[in-house]
Amino acid sequence: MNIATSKELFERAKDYIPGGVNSPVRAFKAVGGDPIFFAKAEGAYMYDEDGNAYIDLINSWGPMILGHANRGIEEAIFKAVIGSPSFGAPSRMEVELAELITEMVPSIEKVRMVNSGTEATMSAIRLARGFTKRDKVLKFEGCYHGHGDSFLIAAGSGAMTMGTPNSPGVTEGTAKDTLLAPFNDLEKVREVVASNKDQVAAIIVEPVAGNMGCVLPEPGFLEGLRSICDGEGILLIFDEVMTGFRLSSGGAQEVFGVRPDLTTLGKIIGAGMPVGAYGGRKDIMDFVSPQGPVYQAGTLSGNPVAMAAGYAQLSYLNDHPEVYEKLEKTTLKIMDGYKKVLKKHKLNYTMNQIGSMISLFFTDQKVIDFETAKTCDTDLFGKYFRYNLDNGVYLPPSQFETWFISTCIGGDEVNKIISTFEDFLNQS
Ligand code: KE4
Repeated sequence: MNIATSKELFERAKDYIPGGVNSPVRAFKAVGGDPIFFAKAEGAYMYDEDGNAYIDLINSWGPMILGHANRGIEEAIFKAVIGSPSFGAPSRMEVELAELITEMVPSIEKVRMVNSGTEATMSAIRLARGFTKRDKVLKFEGCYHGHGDSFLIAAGSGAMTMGTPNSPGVTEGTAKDTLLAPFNDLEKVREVVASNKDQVAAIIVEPVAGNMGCVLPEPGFLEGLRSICDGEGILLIFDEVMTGFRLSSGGAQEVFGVRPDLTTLGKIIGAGMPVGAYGGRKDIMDFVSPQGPVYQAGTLSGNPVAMAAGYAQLSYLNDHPEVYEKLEKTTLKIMDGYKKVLKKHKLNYTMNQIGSMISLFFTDQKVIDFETAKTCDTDLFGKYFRYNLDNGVYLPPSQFETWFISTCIGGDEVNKIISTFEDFLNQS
């Protein structure tokens, strides 16, 4: 493939932007080669600066669940931007979107809009600390909750990919208030909570971990966290930045029937525009300024254009719940196709899937947490990633990321994804 323009842009970008990218995982560091620069996208495809087409299995890391250039969302954005892109004052769409989110996610009685998933999780733990008057937060190894200092300890996603799960720049003072446990290990959670009696403000968890690759909760894990929190006066925070409106119109909490005290959201609620949100029990949310004492603010929070985009996408998902069945069917076809190829090649690589989240792990171990995810052959993943890229399939550039399926991925794309896997194994 001719990717000369991407190469030229990357050389320029490296002079002005750290690593030439505005988010580390995009730099292809873990998979080798230089990042592709994209010019436009439509449906299931993205097109780079040299006009090459790629089936997109990242979908902007989740937001483009309805595929790229969805006409309804584009019209909503065009209409909103004419009025003025920002008022810095309350506007109608903030109320409409807040109302819709509280309708779609029953545990969310009140919600505050912010500009990213990171802002949402940072604000949620500050709120939990203010509400409970406790300092410590428990997170799970390999889970990623954005780049807030408290979370860059044993963090997944780009931090894991870059080999910096514990980032320099996070002070001892901050790190001491972040407690860790392996994902899916309730015994360890009980132990850690017991040795920090009455000091833990919140347990924050990705109800389905997407940042070690897709890792599902073992049966009873989420319910166990709920009962530990109930017993210890700890707030349970579901970080649904990725799973929110992805796994169902009510997120993972609706799929698993476990009600958190607070939920963080992002990605799909902005439909590609920068939006995050946190919400939950009214008595807790009323602790947020100006209603309560916990301060949190943002110049562009509730931005009218972003609200219009998010409202268009969420109202479509709310009115068309059949979308989730379609997404799961497509994802299962991909998984079945991979399993047939693996069987033919007598390989036992692990695949995890739920709804339209799926991961192929280059390990034969069951992947249930950070340690088992780390048994993957990341070099082999890198080779697989680059083979796909050369053949017009765009996977997330890291073994430790979930693939995201959109409603625009159909039979032709599924066949191409599977045949590319088979060709890769045949040429290996
Ligand atoms: P943002 O600040 O990137 O909007 O959201 C942070 C975040 C919080 N919680 C969860 C569960 C997340 O998955 C994320 C961000 N996800 C990564 C992809 N694994 C963002 C991609 C990137 O860092 O470029």
